[in-house]
Amino acid sequence: MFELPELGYAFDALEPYIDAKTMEIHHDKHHAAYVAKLNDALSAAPEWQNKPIEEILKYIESLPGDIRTAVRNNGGGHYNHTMFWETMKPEGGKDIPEAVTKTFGGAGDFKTKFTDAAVGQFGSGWAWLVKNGDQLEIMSTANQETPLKDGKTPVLGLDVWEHAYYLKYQNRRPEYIEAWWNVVNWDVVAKRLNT
Ligand code: MN3
Repeated sequence: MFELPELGYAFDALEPYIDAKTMEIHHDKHHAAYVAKLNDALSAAPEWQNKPIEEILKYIESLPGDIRTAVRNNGGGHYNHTMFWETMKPEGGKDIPEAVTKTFGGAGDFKTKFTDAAVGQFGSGWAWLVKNGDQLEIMSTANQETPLKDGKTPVLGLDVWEHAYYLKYQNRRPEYIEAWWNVVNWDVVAKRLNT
C-alpha cells in the first residue's frame, strides 16, 4: 500500500510564490486521490503491490492491460507529486548546481530553456530536468507521464496542471513558473544529481 507523504513544511511556507490554499488542496486532495486510486488499481495485481513506485512506472508496459492506464495516471501522479514537494522549500532558489549551469550555458539560459518547456507543454503535464545516462536534458510530459519509462531519471519536475496555479495565477502559467524559481530546493536536486 502506498501512502500520502508528509509535505515537510506548512501549507503557507511557500507564500507568496505558491499560496497556502493551493498547497492544501494540491497535497491533501489531488495527491491523496492519486494514492488512493493507485492502491485501488494495484489491489488487482498483488505481485506489483510491494515494488517501488519507480520500478512500477519504469516497467509500466508489463502491467496487466486492464490496470495499466490507472497505474500510469495515478502511480505517475503519486511519484511526480512526491518529488515535487521534496524539491521545494521556503527561501529556495539559491545555489543552482554547477552541473546544471555548465550544461545549459548558465543559470539564465537554463531557466529560459526549462521555462520554454513548461510553457510549451500543451494542456496538463510536467516540465523536467532529467538524467539520461551521464547527460542532463530538459523535457516535458503530458498528464502524469514520467520520464522513467524512457530510462531517464528525473532530478527536478514542475507541475504545470492548472490545479497547481489557477487559484493565484489563473491562466498566467509563465507568472507561476517565474515565481516557482524562488522556492526550488537546489540542495535536493544536487543530491539527486549525485546518485
Ligand atoms: Mn498536481
